[in-house]
Amino acid sequence: MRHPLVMGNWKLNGSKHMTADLIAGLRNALSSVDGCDVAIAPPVMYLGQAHQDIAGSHITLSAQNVDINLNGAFTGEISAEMLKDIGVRYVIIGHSERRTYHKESDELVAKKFAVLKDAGLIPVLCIGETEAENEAGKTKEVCSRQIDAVLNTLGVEAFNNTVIAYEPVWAIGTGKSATPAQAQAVHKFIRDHIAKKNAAVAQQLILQYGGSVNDKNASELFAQPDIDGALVGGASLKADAFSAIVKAAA
Ligand code: G2H
Repeated sequence: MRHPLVMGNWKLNGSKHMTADLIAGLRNALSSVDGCDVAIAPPVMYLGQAHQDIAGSHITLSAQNVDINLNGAFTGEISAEMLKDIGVRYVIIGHSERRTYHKESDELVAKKFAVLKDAGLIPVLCIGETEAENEAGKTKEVCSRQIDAVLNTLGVEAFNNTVIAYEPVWAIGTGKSATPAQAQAVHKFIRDHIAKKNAAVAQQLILQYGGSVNDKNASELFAQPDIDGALVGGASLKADAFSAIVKAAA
């Protein structure tokens, strides 16, 4: 039985004040919630503060990015060991914003996946097609290519204790979420794709949906058999909306 995971991706939003306020609100709203893992991914510079503010709660920490290098002359980068040192459990990789704005390739994302596994951190591998790819009927082709970059280099066992977030690019921050049936169809395809190599690995894989998830559409999405929670952007910046999404998954 898979435990759903709802994760808030704050992206480039936050301040010391906002971090303290939002975490206090979440602790209050989620104190009695069981049955759903909860994580927040603040900007890297607030991870230390967030680690202190979540102490004693069920909330865990995620980072939004990692470098492939472990240390050395790589100005501006953050390593997996540093993230682990500060109390991070999950790391989002391959988000479409990084693939688009920072030109991250499938190969680079696969290297990040490997570095995280070596460090004992949990990769949250984001995949998903653009609107043009969707309209051209290439959703499955794009998703399998992005997964295969990891599968073919690390083997299917690398997906044990990891998360894949299916985020159709056309649904990100647009208010235009995939319908539950659309999302379920792709999630089933992803699980079957992994199952072709190893059914047990596919069964335990946490498959999040991401893209304009909010407190109105969450329940219907989570009712789908292959949707195990969500990666939430905009709605994760408000304690009431984010906790309602968590409660819908619990
Ligand atoms: C997709 C999602 C969070 P939003 O990027 O990763 O953002 O919920 O704002 O569409």
